[in-house]
Amino acid sequence: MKEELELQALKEEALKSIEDESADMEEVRVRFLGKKGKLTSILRNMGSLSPEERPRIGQIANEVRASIEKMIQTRNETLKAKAMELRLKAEKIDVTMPGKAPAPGHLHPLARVQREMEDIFIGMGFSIAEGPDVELDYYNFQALNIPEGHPARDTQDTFYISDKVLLRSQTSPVQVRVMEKQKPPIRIISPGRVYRSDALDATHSPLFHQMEGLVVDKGITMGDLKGMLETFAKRMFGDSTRIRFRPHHFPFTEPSAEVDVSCFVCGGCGCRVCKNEGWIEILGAGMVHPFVLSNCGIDPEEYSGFAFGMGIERVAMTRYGIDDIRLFTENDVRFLNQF
Ligand code: 2NM
Repeated sequence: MKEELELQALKEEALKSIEDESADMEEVRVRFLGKKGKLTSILRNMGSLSPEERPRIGQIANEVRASIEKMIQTRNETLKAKAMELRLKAEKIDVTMPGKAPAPGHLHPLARVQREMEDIFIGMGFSIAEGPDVELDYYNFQALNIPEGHPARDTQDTFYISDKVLLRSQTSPVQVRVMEKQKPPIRIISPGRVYRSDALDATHSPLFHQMEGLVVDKGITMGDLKGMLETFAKRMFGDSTRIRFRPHHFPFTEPSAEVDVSCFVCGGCGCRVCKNEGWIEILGAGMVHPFVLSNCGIDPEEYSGFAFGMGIERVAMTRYGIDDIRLFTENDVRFLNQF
């Protein structure tokens, strides 16, 4: 039968095309099974067949169609699997390769020391108080018993913005503002920037950071100040640290003292860090002057208080053995990475 042979030949031709490595399966499908394809044109001639032959040839034609469809489908699946295999190979990730370490950075050494100091004082019941960097002469000097003509007021030492406005030279004005507003008991620290008209060198900077503290309540004594500072020194510099008070003068405290900590490197025997002194000066302190209390509306007959102040740079330099204050602001990563 001519049609039967034609169909058989068609099937074999299709098989060859499908097996061809470079063949496009969609093109093959259209060529053999499409509306203008070879199978369709054979079927078109079915009209010339006898009625007995028609169903048989029709059935063969359907079988050929089904088997070509099946072959195309199988081939498509093989191609897809192969493509996937290639992709997996190309996009393979070696999970055993060492990763790229991210460089997340870290706190600046000054910020770190400031936070450590804050944590110690918060642990002793202090709150953090803040105030403006640009201050009134009244809060920075007058209220603190620093009269006109005092050397600290000199334009050599202070950045004036106008007669009455200046960059704060200490954070004590923050404490004056708190005392004005808040009834005792008061227990605050005031960390922040302060400004002094100093030339920049290894130990001086026109901008540095201070942390001052203030406690006001009934019956506060120098003993409370000593005990509190000793606890701070031990937590900051190590448990074997001792402190020493030397008489001093500040206009805003009476009596006043400078406070040293025993050298945490040599323990007090003398070394390079303490310059053979055995002690390192770390802060100033004293009992808040009665004039300061009354300037802030607190009755010095009823209340007493102590105050202290220290430079954060100084604490950080002592703690880490840094010998030049300029390193804090030079942004040299070789310095910063050491912390
Ligand atoms: C220091 C040393 C001694 C101080 C005094 C006050 C205030 F406001 F209560 F009067 N605040 N801070 C003080 C006392 C600061 O810095 C070396």
